[in-house]
Amino acid sequence: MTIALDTATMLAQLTQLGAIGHDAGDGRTRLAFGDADKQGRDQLVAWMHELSLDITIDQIGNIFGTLTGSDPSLAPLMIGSHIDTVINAGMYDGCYGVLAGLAVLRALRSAGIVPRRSIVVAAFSNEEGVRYQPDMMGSLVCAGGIDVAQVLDVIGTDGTRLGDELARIGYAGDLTPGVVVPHAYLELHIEQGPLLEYHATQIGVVADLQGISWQQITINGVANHAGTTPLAMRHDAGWAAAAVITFVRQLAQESGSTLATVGSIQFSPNAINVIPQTAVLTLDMRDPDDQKLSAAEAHVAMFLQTIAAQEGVTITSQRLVRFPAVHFDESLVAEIAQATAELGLSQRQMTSGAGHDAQMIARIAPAAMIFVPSQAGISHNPAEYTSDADLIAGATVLLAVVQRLSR
Ligand code: HGY
Ligand code: MN
Ligand code: MN
Repeated sequence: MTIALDTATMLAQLTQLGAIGHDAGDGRTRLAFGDADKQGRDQLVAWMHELSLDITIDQIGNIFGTLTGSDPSLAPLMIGSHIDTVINAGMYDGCYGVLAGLAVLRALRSAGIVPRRSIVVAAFSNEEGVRYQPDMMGSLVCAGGIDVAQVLDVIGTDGTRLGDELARIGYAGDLTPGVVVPHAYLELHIEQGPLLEYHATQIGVVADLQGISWQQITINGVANHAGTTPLAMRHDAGWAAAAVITFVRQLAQESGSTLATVGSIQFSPNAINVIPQTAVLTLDMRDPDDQKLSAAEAHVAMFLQTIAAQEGVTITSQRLVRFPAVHFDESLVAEIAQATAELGLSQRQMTSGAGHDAQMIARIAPAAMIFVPSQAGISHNPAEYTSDADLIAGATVLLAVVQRLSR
């Protein structure tokens, strides 16, 4: 029986959700547990109600909308992603997977189909980890990777306590995280990179996801007068930070597979004529090979010691995140490849460069991902774009795999 996806509603909802948290830079910002995140959550819950889904919220604010199957004793099939964003974000990252999940349930509802196995659409909290680290937080708690009590006490980059914000927006649920262990987890997501477009391929069958290392590096030097202090007498935290940034780029270049990003840096006192007293920077490193990622971390640690001695500054590093590379479930990957082939869509097997909730749920259930192309490989940027045709193709694959798994 062919079931039709109401793609018009899915695309309209993507645009509507994309308008929530609109910011000055023509993107949207819905940082976890903030007011805009609440607005997005309220909108998603309203759409779940429209589909008469059974809605539950757990203690870290993960939202689950369930279409109950004919045999509730069976572990559910879970599809989903996240709806929180980075700063000045695009409108597809995460939201596409959640709203395509709703579209799949809408199609089953419209066809009057009650699957044997319940199907849950999940919107995991704080996948981006911009305001509160670590990222993929909600799914990590579900997977038992971090304790919910510990997470509720995390202090954000804005000094707020996570648990207070979660309660303030009204999403501190009762459900114990992780009680819903899925039979399988599927995540549809934009690629956020250039490969599918470059290879003119419609569907990415994601078999692996690379390792992630986040650390915060604090450099303490000596503030001094920019005009009177000879170079030899400087203990310049700003210069040391620049040396670190240059070093990690070189390290990545020489490795051939490691990626390194210093995405945020703060100087203090941050004045034009004062040699920086302190520099606080974050370092995001990734590699599909865990050993190479560990080697990169070790090289950085050694370099920090070298530059500290050379410049006469003190440097400390605090690990924020260390997630190993993930190999997704091979039979699920095969189902995605098979469904894609039957739909006559082009495909390529690939490794995810970005982190995703699937990498956490893979700890407790078979998981895999489906990618669609990102125009010019741009993401975490308002220019993030995927064509309607590609969005529809991805959702069609998701529906097909759900039907295969529901048999
Ligand atoms: O950092 C990541 O890869 C994801 O966007 N949270
Ligand atoms: Mn995402
Ligand atoms: Mn993201």
